[in-house]
Amino acid sequence: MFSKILVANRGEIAVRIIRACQEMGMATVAVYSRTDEKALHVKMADQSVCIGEAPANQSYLNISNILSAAINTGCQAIHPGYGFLAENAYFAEMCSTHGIKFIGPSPRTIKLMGDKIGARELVGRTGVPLVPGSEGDIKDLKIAMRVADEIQYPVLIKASAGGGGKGMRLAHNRKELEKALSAARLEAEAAFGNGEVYIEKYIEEPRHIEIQVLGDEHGNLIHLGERDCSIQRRNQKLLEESPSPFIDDKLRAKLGEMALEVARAADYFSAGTVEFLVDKHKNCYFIEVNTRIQVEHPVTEMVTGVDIVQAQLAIAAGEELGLVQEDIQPRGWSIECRINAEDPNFDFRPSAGTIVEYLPAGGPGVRVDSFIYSGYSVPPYYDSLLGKLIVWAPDRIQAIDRMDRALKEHIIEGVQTTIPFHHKVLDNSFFRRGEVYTNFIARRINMEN
Ligand code: MV4
Repeated sequence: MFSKILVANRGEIAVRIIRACQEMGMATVAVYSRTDEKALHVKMADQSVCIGEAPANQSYLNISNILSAAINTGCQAIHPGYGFLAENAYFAEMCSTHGIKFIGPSPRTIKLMGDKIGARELVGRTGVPLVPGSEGDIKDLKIAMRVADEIQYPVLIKASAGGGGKGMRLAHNRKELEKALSAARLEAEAAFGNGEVYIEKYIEEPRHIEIQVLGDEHGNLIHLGERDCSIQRRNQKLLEESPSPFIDDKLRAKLGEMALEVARAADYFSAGTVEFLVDKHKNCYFIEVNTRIQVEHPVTEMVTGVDIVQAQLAIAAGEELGLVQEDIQPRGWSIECRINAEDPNFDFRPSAGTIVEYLPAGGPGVRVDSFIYSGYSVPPYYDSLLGKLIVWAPDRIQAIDRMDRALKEHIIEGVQTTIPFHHKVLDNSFFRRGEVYTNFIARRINMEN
């Protein structure tokens, strides 16, 4: 096992990774930007290194500063968390060049899955169903029109270098297609330096179902069941649960097999997520693979009992998984609410400031993954996630009631948060019946009353 790990991240996920290292007896090195000197991950780590100015491209995205920090402190491995450099194949490659283990899949797998057109090609060859759509880059309007006529409108244009819905454009007819195509290309070029786009049929009212997979470097590969992430706003997830109220044992087994098929085709090791859309007829379509630990991983940990971050660390150290598929027997229900420093009454606008009071929820079945404390100032430079409230209960209704209770207990003063929004979702009768899909927030949640 490693003796010292560098955590190349900040916020709640840096804290989460440090906790895993501590439980496994590994020393930790935090990195931080000048604005994060007083951040909790810095206080918790055994050592810390300042890697630059507040803007992420000068610190948390600065590959040479991070690698220097790892080398100078004698770290054998780097955990990238999520966001920042987590899905940067070049960074993973550079780690290996400098004799440092990147905690995640191989650079080749990261690169392959980061190119969504390439991922579609690879998955298409396995026989796992894709959303009907284009093959390769859509080079011009003529090709786009031919594909759209074939699969029929409405269609979605997606960026090959995107993912998570970034740069998606909807078109209902030929006229809209022309505008959507140029807008998507421009946006993709500006955001990712890669204007390649592809077309998918627009699936109406789908569920976003993702399967957690875990593989080692010896060919062992298992899945940890699904997460339902259908409650999203502008492609930002707000609430996730496991299992999904929409998935029965038979569909779960089918999705699990499909996810493993995809992972095998990608030579996957470490933790990863295979995302699917599931329509109202329970048709399942592969959409993408995420090659990182995800924000919502705790709901899977709560129902399976597997510590996914500890598993990543052990796998990176070359250990065998030590688990077979039959060992995974999900128990009960888990829900996660993302607590963002945003004001849901004002279109979820960011609400930076100082936390004047923080009294986290507790009690049976409650887990808080967070990094704030009373007196902490939330910097305006990074994403607005303050933490996550996660509950476990024997069944879904008890989990919902427990989350409602925990949210009431969870006091954050000084900034506006998404807590009032979560109360509205949890008290909504459609949500309680498990009826959640793409337009749930727009159709069922009104923050005005
Ligand atoms: C889609 C879709 C409909 N049709 N793709 C992709 C990334 C994820 N963040 C949302 N994505 C979607 N991709 C096709 N072909 C609808 C969504 C979508 C969505 C899906 C399920 C639940 C909530 C959603 C919210 C917004 C968009």
